Amino acid sequence: LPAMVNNLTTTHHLKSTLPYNKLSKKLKAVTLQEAIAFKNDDDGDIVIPNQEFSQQAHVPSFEKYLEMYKRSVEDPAGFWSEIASEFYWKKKWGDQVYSENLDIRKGKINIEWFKGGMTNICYNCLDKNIDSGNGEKIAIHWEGNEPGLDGSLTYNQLLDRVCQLANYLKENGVKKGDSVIIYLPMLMELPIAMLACARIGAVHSVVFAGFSSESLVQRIMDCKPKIVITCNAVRRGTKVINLKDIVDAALLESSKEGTSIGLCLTYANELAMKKEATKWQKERDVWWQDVVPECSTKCDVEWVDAEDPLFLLYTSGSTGKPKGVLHTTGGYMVYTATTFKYAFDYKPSDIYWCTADCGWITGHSYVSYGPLLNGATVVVFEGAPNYPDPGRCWDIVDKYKVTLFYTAPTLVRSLMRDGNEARILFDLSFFFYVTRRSRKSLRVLGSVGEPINPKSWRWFYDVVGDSRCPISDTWWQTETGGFMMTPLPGAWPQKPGSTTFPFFGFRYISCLLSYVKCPAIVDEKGKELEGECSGYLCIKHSWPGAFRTLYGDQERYETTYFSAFPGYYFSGDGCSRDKDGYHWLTGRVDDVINVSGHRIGTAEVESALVLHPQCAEAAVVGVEHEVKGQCIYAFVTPIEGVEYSEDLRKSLVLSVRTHIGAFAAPEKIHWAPGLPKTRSGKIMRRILRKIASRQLDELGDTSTLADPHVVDQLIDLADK
Ligand code: 6R9
Repeated sequence: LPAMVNNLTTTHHLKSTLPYNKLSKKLKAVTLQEAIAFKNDDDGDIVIPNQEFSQQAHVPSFEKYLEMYKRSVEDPAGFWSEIASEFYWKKKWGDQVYSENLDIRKGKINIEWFKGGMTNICYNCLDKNIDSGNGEKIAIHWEGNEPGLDGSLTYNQLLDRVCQLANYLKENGVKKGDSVIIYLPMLMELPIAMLACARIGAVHSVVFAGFSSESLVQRIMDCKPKIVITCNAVRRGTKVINLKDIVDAALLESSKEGTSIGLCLTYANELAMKKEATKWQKERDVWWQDVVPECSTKCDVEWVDAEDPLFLLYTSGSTGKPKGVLHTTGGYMVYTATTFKYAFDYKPSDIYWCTADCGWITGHSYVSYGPLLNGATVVVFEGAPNYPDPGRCWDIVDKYKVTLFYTAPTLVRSLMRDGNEARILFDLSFFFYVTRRSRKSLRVLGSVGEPINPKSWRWFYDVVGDSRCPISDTWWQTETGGFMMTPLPGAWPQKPGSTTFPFFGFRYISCLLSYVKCPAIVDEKGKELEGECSGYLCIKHSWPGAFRTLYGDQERYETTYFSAFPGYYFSGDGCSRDKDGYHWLTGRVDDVINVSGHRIGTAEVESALVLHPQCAEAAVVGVEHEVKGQCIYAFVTPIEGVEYSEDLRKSLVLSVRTHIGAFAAPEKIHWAPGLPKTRSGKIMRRILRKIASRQLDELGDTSTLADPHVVDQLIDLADK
């Protein structure tokens, strides 16, 4: 904890304290006159919802939100079971809607929702929407890497494809509860594979196709899949990535370590690589196109208990080993569908595009399950957002008439930078790449993955959304399954950079509603803070979308998330609340770095570096980066007798690329003859962070170091 305290920064200057009874009055300011009064009264940037938008929104006002929020926290069982009843259940859950223990002092951590209920999420995504007359509606618009290359599937067609694959998996011995690793890029086959697993009760584990073969081995060894689904290669921008080679290497390595995979189902992505050019192992590899289309398009659903596992998704933590976050079926289904509907104000006429990859949680909950459960039309994009030029996103928005656009701050920042460059280069029109397209269809924008700073928020709002579209800045995590804090578009004024208020059922805000005694911004001793404050973001009660355990490691689950502040789930994030009750996420306070919205553990990168034969020791910190948000900054101590060279730097970076993946490559290697350590040998990361960000006059107390001299050495080597 002391390390976390050092890392916790308050980025927002909080001024006078406003009595909280005034709060709801301010939040109701949706008419123009009220807005002006509100603006004048406030000392920061504020955006008032457009009245027309509010009138048509699912939640048209802050009052309505409060009414629903109040119900959701006072009667969670009633609130959520009413929503759950809108889904198809083969058998309804028992008398108890949920049971929970989030207090480690009271025994095993346990969360269950709708236990005893029998359902199937694939059935609810597809069959149910088809039964209600949406069979001919487009489920997926697929946009390839190359402009002009596209395809689409209606709900009927998607169901056929899913059933064929589900039948193939069944024929090959995949049963309920078995795990399946999916290592695919953003082809339609990726959501198809997820849904096919769900249909037969198999547990999918999607591995982001940017992970290296070693990372894949780690995941294979942990979840021991019956089969691996992949494709031969993918094009991203101008690059061709040979995925099959990566999988081959991983399967070879895992069989050496005792886990042999007998079947590798490979989709032939011939636009990226010809079948003939793909390395092949006859007894193990099968082309998807040779077998799946032969299977029947009818596949009975495997009804599963609401608490049966749906998927595993590995994420980074503060130790080297990735954590297998386990989500179950019923609660996750209800939660992703509901959060999607409200946070984007989803209507059946919307066309929705989320730029995330299905390899991350955002792609699970908000490319696949959440939108499909709502019967939405989803755009799935294979390529890179700046290929062939930085206007690609807006071309896609216009092509499909996208109404809801959900992306990450890192993309906003990079497009903002390119927009600025274009303006200088061509001097044609303001933000050329953006304004060359109409974007008229856009209704709601969304942001996820890291805090969005007010400047990028403004650009996203004013330029991309033409000052017309509310931005849902959604705070959540792999572990939470779905949104925990987000503006509801049209319901209340927005402050650029604030995630505003909690979603229904997120029980904790005493300052906003005096009757809810579950506050959860806590200080370092775990004391709950009220009103204007800054501390650690914790959650006191369960919600349907919560993860249930870390696969095969209940103990790690309990110690990582529930022991820092007994009685709470600790998110790992810092958060402050301003005088109006708005929440501002301040970033991770643990050893997790957020690079372009990707979570990377410092320990993982450190172990990848020390695997290099010439590296004796490494310490990794995150530093601010203009586009990526944070980047990886590594201090490396070489073994005796090794001198710094450009070749060595390159091969250290390569070591990280091979052991984890290219997205985790350090931006900077800082040569370190020694590392600042306490007398007990603990590396003082606080000092390293200051050196890395060149805040040299803020190094603080270095007297407790075993050898204070190393700090001067590091400063001398800073720009070498
Ligand atoms: C969904 C996702 C989770 C971490 C989380 C936090 C950061 C996500 C954010 C945000 C500020 C937001 N984060 N959304 N920080 N504002 N709107 O990204 O899951 O990959 O597990 O990362 O991302 O630090 O703890 P995941």
